[in-house]
Amino acid sequence: MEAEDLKREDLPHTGRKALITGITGQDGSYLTEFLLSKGYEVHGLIRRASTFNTGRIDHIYVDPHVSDARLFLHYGDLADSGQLTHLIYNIRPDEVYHLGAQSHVRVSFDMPEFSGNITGLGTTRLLEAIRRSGINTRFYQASSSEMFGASAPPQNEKTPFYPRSPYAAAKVYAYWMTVNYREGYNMFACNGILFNHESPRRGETFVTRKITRAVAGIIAGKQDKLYLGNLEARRDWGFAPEYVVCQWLMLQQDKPADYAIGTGESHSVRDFVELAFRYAGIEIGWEGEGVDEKGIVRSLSPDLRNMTSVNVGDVILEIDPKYFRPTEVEYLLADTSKAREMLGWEPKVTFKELVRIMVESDMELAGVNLSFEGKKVLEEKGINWTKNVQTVG
Ligand code: NAP
Ligand code: G4F
Repeated sequence: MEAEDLKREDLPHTGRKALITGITGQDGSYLTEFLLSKGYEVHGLIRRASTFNTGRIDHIYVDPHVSDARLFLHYGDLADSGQLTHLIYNIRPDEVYHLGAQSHVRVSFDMPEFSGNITGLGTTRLLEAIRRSGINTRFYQASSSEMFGASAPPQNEKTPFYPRSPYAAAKVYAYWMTVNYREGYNMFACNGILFNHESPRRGETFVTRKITRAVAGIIAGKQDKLYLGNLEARRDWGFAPEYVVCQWLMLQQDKPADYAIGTGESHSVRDFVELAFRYAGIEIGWEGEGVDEKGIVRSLSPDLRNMTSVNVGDVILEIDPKYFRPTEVEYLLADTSKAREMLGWEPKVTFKELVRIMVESDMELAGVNLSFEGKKVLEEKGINWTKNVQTVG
């Protein structure tokens, strides 16, 4: 959404205030656009950094001195309960969306204590800040399908948790703290158990974005190869802008509850790789096994031949065991019957469309010309590429 649009007088001003932790992340940026389009005043928690970390929300930021500004950023950290309490008490938000976390599963094995502190205890700090401030607010906890871990698919709200990483264990703790504050203090607190959701704004080290950036980089001659870990893991991948609508919907219900959100379709990392290269005009084939397996260019589309120095027979993908996890989540697949029935929510963007959208976006960023069919898909489905989720939901 452009800043100009936010100032349009015809936008409804609900007078409602939201506080978002993790506003600078993938979901936080889409949720901010969505809430602003609904007329909310949005407050976001940002971390102090020596470089700018607001790249995903710069396009919607309006100088707070502007009289009709409705987006306000505040320094803080999920490790700092004093500042969280100060912000909650003074902003007095109607809704709190707690999206902030150390959200990378692989990194959580390297930093288990830090991940527990931020991803787990961060939720408790926020819940306590709300309780101690005595304000009446609705609370959304960004729970994760990673909590299901080794539990067999399909997974839903009743599936037992079996966390397989420090990140997932921290999220299970945060999940139960949210339930505990709902039951113990009558707080309107919901867990959104979201399966993987991706977008052109996805962090560059998550597997989908790593793949789509590599596709573009290899074609543009900026990267030789893509190194990956486990190609067989299966995920239920959806489109992030659609998922933030669910986060909001959960807080608009009469009663607080927990919901699993996904597409009901699961694909392997290998499927994602093959499709991503295919959209860009490269047919990838496989040779070797295990850590020696390689992805090799089998053919190039006629269009691409004039645009790249990649040749048939080139090795463009290898396995690097450093990306394996000590314990892996092999198979995630959402059963979203409850969300469909209670929230009336259904995803519109398919797996194939998601891959296309992400490949095209990274090709555009790398300066490679494509047909940009993905943008057309979003226009057709009412999800505008740049103005984003304004018309969804
Ligand atoms: P993301 O892009 O990694 O964003 C994480 C956000 O948390 C960033 O704004 C980050 O700030 C902030 N943050 C990290 N540590 C913090 C700290 N110590 N204090 C304050 N803020 C901190 O994650 P996402 O994909 O948008 O996901 C949003 C939430 O949903 C996360 O809690 C994630 O675990 C959960 N989730 C995500 C998915 C998914 O597939 N995306 C699925 C299920 C659940 P910086 O920008 O400064 O780093
Ligand atoms: O993209 P990923 O890192 O996402 P993961 O671990 O599923 O976690 C994401 O989704 C969760 C929801 O289920 C969120 F809660 C969490 O915050 C995060 O957003 O990895 C996906 C799969 C894994 O099985 C991983 O082993 O891809 C596999 N993979 C294979 N090679 C790789 C790589 N993952 C990464 N990041 N990098 C690789 O090179």
